Amino acid sequence: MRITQKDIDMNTRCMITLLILLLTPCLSYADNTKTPAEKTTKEAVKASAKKVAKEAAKEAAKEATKEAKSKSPKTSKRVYFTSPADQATVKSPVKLTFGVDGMSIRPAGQDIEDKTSGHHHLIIDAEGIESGKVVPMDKQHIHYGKGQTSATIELSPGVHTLRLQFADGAHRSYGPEMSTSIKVTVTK
Ligand SMILES: [Cu+2]
Repeated sequence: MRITQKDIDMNTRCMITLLILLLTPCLSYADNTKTPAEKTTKEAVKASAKKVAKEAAKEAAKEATKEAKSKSPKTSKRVYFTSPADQATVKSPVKLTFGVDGMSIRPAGQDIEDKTSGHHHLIIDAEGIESGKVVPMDKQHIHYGKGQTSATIELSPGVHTLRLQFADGAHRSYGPEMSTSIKVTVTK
């Protein structure tokens, strides 16, 4: 029997096919089983990516809180009358009640350097006091230096402007930011 070139070709093809069949499971096995080192590296990369994402989220949250904090004090600091209401018609003597937000009430003279506390002043028919200036003490400027949050005052009939002015322990005004005014009409 003569071996032709065609037979050799067939044989080679068979051999190659067999080889491929034999090698395929080996190759896929090699692909599936990563060495522990490879696994650790992949996991480390995953873990560090997670960490970076977590830290970025933390930073963003921090920034948001900072912004909120820097905005809130300005809007929450204020004084106000809880009564009477603005434009109210009242009879003398008039009972007044005062409120304050963002600062605490402390009797005058206790801690004159503390800029987070103070006491109320009622200003009748006059302007507020510029920041840092001492609130005068007269008929139109009444100090509530004991830390009072209410008062009863006599008012003549007619329209009056009642102004609250918050000031520190040495009676130095906190300025227009800590001042408010209402108008009342006093009837006989
Ligand atoms: Cu005072």
